[in-house]
Amino acid sequence: MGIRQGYPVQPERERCILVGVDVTPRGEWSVDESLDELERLVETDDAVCVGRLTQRLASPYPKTFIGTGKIDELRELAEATEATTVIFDDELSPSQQSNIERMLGQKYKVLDRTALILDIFGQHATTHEGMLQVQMAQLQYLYPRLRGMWAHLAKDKTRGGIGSRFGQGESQLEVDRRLIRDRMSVIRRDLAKISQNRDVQRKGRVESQTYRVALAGYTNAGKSTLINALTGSDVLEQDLLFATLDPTTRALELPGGRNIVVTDTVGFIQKLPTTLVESFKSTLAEVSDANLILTVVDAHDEHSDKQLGAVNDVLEEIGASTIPRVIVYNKVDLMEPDDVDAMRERHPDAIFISAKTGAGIDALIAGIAEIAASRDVTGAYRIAYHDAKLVDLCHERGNVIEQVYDEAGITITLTAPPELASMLERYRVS
Ligand SMILES: Nc1nc2c(ncn2[C@@H]2O[C@H](COP(=O)(O)OP(=O)(O)OP(=O)(O)O)[C@@H](O)[C@H]2O)c(=O)[nH]1
Ligand SMILES: [Mg+2]
Repeated sequence: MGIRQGYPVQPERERCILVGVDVTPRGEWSVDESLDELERLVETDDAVCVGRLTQRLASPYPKTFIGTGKIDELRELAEATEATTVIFDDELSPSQQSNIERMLGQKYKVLDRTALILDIFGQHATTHEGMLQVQMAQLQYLYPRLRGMWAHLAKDKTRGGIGSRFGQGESQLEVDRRLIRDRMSVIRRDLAKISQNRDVQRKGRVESQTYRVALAGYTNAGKSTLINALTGSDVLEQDLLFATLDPTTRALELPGGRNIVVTDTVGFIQKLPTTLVESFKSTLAEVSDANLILTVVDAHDEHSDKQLGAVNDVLEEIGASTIPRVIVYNKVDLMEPDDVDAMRERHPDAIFISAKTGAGIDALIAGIAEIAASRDVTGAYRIAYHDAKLVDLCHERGNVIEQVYDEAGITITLTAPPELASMLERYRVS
């Protein structure tokens, strides 16, 4: 970054126009609410929003998504606001995207919500696995759209030179397609290797019978702040959409001494691109393999109900809908006490906390302990002295109530998770 007159030079920010269609019958999000969220995504990606355009339609047009008259309007708005980029709130098909670009005179970049989210993910990925997962999703998005990009170049006769003469023999489009396919298969192989490692770790946790809690929730709900509050760890928490991409797992000792693990992972959003869900399969498995999911909701957000709905949709999509779930309403410190009370009445089973101030965290931990213990089996087992390892396991995984020594061995009375109880079954005395 250069310095001019003592001030850091701001790189030219992309100027974006947001386009949404208001389809009837209405989904849950109004077009304005959805565009508000798109604007936050644009800001997260360090661009500015300079205009909005919406159209009420029974369903989008197959060729141009919005009506051709609307596209004229869009062109005028783009000229008037000196826009550089047009972003549609819904995923455009490759041909819609190139049709619109052409009709706007090839002067503006035409993107959609998916491309924007993929771009943000690309900037926030920090681990090797995270970067590969994002690259995979980006290439999958790009692949069917290459034709449009090359049509664009071919039209630009002024450019000439290298590239403009391509097309004899294998066309550049074919070359690029092949390069992308090759790159995708390399990434796929690398990801398979990494996900094997992750699976081994996860299997280790499953086999060790450690109780696993996953935090799931809308982006910016406060999942990372909560894992920090629960486990004293140091995950990056930021007022940013998709601040976290890579999962973090931390140990937590419950009152009574049982050790469990808690995992924080990527946030969800409405209209989450399916290519991302697909590419982040191994990351999301941390959620779909958990014993308990805490759905973290920003209680203070006016759209909290809809956000919870979107989260439930993704949980269903990743096959996690049968896992026991507790709704955790966060950020109550930002609300009036009366509003919190009203919300408590509407959601009697939920837990209300502030991950930031720590309010309600002890109650949450007690709630987790109670749910973890609800599967427990109470029994007495006589274990021979030479089986000391099993005795250790009882103390690690269960809650020992009584321990009596005699010549035959140790008689332990305890409540144990079902996995441990079945290991102990043959020693059972009552
Ligand atoms: N006032 C208040 N702010 C909170 C609370 N919990 C989290 N925040 C803030 O909300 C913002 C988002 O928090 P994160 O923990 O990064 O949210 P996240 O769910 O991990 O978000 P992503 O990783 O982006 O999906 C941060 O600015 C936090 O400081 C809370 O209980 N009260
Ligand atoms: Mg986070």
